[in-house]
Amino acid sequence: MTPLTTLQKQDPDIFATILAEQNRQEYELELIASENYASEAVMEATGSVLMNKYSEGYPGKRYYAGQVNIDVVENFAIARAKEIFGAEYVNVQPLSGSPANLAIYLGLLQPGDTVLGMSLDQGGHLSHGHPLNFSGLLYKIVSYGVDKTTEMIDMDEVERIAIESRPRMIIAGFSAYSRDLDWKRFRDIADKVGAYLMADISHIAGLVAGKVLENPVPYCDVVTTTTHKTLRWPRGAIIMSRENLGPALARAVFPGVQWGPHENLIAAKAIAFREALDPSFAIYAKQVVKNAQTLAANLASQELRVVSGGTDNHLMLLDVFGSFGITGKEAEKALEEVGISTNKNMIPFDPRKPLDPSGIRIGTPAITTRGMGENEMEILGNIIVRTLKSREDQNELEKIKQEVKNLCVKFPLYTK
Ligand code: DSN
Repeated sequence: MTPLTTLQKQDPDIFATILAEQNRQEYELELIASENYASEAVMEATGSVLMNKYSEGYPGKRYYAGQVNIDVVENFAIARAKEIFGAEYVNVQPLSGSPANLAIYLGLLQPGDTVLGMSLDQGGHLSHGHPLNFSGLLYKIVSYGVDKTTEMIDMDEVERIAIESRPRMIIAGFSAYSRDLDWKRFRDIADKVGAYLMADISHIAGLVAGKVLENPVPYCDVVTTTTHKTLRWPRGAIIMSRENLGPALARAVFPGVQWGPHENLIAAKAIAFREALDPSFAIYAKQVVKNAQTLAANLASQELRVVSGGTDNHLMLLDVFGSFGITGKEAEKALEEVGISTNKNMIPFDPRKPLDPSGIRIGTPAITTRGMGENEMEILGNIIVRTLKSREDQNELEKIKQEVKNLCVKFPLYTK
């Protein structure tokens, strides 16, 4: 990894903190489903001179001079993203997932229009209509969730709600749902009620790029994704759409939502897109899902209930309260003590509150990037359950912490 020698001399405080974080990432396990590790090339581009440039507008049509290299970078990013996802129009400028989604609302809808999305407490996302988010504040939100028995989306129910509410846009996408989505059925429902179909594939985009999950681009009017989750690219987002929606979405991103794009991150996206086009990325994506399924089966065999009974993607929700009488907050804390990061999470129909819910969410993208496979998932499953069961036994937690560290040392991250 590039040594931060100038920083070390200039600002030892920040240098020491970055080094501490580097060590934390190296010697602890990252199970937060939305996190991953970018490559060193991606990080080098992120810290490059491209960050100095203002480049409002789009390639060939900018407001400031000096764009000769910036245009090349942005065109590379657009072309590579089109190659991965087969999209007609791509905008690589969104700074993150919520601004990307905001641009969709702004570009395609009028304030007050009805939008149908998955509710946050059943697996959706704030920007899909939460009352405290711009989406819930400016638009009329109708929600779908999961079936109480199967804990999976019931497409007949989605259709019923869509027919009843006649939304202008339907959002298919989630931040805490472990099952595959039926893109074709979503398309049929959208057509039936005359709605735009938007997919937010922030969580699964890497699995789509790696061809493990079906690509929603052909079914949707518009698709957004962050770039740093299963894709393991730099932080940011992209928008993809049909060609005819491109001009409206381009105006919505700039000048609608954002001003100067971060071209250093766009270069990093371009580099990462190339990484995703390499055949090794498909092998990675496949392993992410195999690992998640192995881990889910292991946990279930130890009486830790996996919501919906398993996973088709990279993540799973664990009902720690229902299984072991531990709240999500307690589980998150116990696991953090042994060097495993997870996040507390509501489970569907959760009787508890968001800040101390019944569940935790875990995922395998980051540990798979380290090179871990099914054998390690069996070890990890046992570590997780032992930690939860012995969360009040400091000696046992210390012992487990060392086991976690040993596992990390066997699968080096940036110290290779
Ligand atoms: N923070 C992201 C996640 O964890 O899913 C969503 O924005």
